[in-house]
Amino acid sequence: MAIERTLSIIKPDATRRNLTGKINAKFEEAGLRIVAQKRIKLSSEQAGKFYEVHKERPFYGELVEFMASEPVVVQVLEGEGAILKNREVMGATNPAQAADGTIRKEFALSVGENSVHGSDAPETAAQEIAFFFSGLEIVG
Ligand code: IDP
Repeated sequence: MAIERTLSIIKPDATRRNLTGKINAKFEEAGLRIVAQKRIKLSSEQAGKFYEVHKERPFYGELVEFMASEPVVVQVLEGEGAILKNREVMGATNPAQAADGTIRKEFALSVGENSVHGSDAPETAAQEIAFFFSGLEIVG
């Protein structure tokens, strides 16, 4: 399988509870390498733009407000099949449906406050990485 890069976000519910290290350990144990990482505070405008694809969904306003509520850690993960592998490590969107051992099963609070974001396909991964990082900031 090809080496891929994917965008990950450690969401406000997790940064608030000091879970960044525990979540990063899950990525690294799964063979994902953190090749870029920064802690930032999104404005509502930035969060709204990042999640524009969900604009018509009923939870959009709540999601944008949550993502702009406290700092997040944005990161680029690299590895074999990294996009799918990260989705597996994250677990299902709703923590009640997430498999044992996944980040969302262990740490998520609810379907909205679910601790992590991960790109879902190669095209979105490329767009989402470019949203937050310049090429110079990614060191493989
Ligand atoms: P994903 O993050 O697992 O890819 P998506 O369906 O793309 O899930 O939804 C994006 C994000 O929107 C979720 O991670 C979650 O934070 C939020 N979200 C999804 N469904 C709901 C909901 O029913 N209520 C509140 N927030 C939701």
